[in-house]
Amino acid sequence: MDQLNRYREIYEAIGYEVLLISVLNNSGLDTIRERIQHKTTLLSGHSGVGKSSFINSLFPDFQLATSEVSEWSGKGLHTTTFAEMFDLPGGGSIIDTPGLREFGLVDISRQELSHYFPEMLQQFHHCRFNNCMHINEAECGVKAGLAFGTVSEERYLSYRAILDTISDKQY
Ligand SMILES: Nc1nc2c(ncn2[C@@H]2O[C@H](COP(=O)(O)OP(=O)(O)OP(=O)(O)O)[C@@H](O)[C@H]2O)c(=O)[nH]1
Ligand SMILES: [Mg+2]
Ligand SMILES: [Zn+2]
Repeated sequence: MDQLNRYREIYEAIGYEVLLISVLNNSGLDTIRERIQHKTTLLSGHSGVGKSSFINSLFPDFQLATSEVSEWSGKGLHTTTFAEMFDLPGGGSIIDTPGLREFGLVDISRQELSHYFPEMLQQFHHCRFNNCMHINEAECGVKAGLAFGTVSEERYLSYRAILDTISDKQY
């Protein structure tokens, strides 16, 4: 299975809608144009993922600046430098933002982190300890979910990686 479909599978299994779109191949765009009508939408993601290109596909006249991803680093060049909101022709609006440099958490404790992973939250009642961190405790529901496949390995590794960025001292 290619990587995109793997991500699609992981996120659909835990209740998110996933739309695969390509501005370059003009695929999937009609569905997303329909989905954002009459709503306020914010585009977020790393530099170079194609946020401004997507807005250009909605409004060819805008000609927002876009640039090729750097061949040297494989990363975007931070082309969009400030957030800007545009009104959609049929109603609603869309906000272009500069690429994220870093993703940080505010006010989330180590103990609380797993509550933000819906598929882990569902497993808590199987944890023996109510302060379980789901690392190497006995009878851990999240670990059981991991073995059973309801918690994906990718998401569990993200959980552990994010947990490592929250210091004990903070809370
Ligand atoms: N293959 C492919 N390339 C795309 C697609 N959308 C955009 N690109 C290319 O990706 C590069 C970066 O696109 P931008 O629209 O500048 O990316 P951005 O997310 O706005 O980047 P920042 O403004 O730096 O945050 C450009 O060379 C686009 O042509 C797509 O759907 N498929
Ligand atoms: Mg941009
Ligand atoms: Zn646990």
